[in-house]
Amino acid sequence: MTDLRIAVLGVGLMGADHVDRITNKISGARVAAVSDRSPQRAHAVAHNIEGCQIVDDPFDAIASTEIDAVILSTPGEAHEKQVHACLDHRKPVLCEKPLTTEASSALGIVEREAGLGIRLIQVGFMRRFDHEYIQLESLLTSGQIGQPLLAHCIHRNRVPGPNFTSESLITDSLVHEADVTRFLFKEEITTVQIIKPTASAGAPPGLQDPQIALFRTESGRHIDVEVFVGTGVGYEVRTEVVGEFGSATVGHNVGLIKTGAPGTWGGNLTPTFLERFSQAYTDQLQRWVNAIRKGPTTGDFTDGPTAADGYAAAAVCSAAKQSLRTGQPVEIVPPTHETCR
Ligand code: ISE
Repeated sequence: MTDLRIAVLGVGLMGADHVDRITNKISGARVAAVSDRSPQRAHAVAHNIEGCQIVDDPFDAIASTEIDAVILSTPGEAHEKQVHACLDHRKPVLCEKPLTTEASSALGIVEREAGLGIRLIQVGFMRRFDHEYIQLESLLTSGQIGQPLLAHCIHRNRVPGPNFTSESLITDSLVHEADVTRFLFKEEITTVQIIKPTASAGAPPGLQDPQIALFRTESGRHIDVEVFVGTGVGYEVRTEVVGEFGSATVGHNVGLIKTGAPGTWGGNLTPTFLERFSQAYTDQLQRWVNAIRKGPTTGDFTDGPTAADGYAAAAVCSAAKQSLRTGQPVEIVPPTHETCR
């Protein structure tokens, strides 16, 4: 079988990393096209990849008969139209989070895909491929620490992403915590509240950083999340689940706990998510490519988080953005479409 021809749309930090992984770390696929609003960036990524075209208009790449599958690492605001175009052309798509920036548009996508009767959309919630999160999920399922009751989550970046707004902390960062909560606890989040502590003096003017999010789930479990995207220190993602008979944590370096000098925290911190979740990104891509190859016989071109998972997380984020404005807890409208369950 010849290699799958993939178009990577958006080749900033994440997209360029996908291109590198497809070219150098996984098998069965090659990057056949890239597109980016910066021609220089597209050129820098594509120029030494054999047979890789630079396409100005991402919709041309999606429509091309020379492209078998698409990765969207464009900004979240661009996803809705681009995912619909992938569905129009029946192209499997790995869409980076968020699926879309609002619940209503994400639901539209779920319904549209369901109408096609095949599964084409996978959402890039890579933590589901991380061995620590997989171990934590298994531990909870085994019942060894009893019923999980609470989770405390930390999500820190060294610097905010480009053009980050207060809402981006929710749609780009908190969105992972919404997905991980659903992955670990196997139930929906029903209420979210955003608390706004004193903003860091290091934050760009107007950026509410850090933020605290409080989730409540269907059965009444409590999850608190600190999102702080401009610590100046490094990438820190930790989840501690407290059960009836014990607790378990992922993302902790052992030993001395001291934060301060850039890049250190007891042990070593990775500078960004790319190093911390490196293996997870590789596994996510390889399994996605393998699933696409089997897709014509199974009708399922995915192996990982679905459009419905993307919708559920988007619903939490839409409610969280409302709470960011009002400071009040906001209820999340439960998914009504049967394909979201
Ligand atoms: C970034 O866009 C990501 O997707 C990372 O996984 C996340 O941890 C980070 O906060 C975002 O800025």
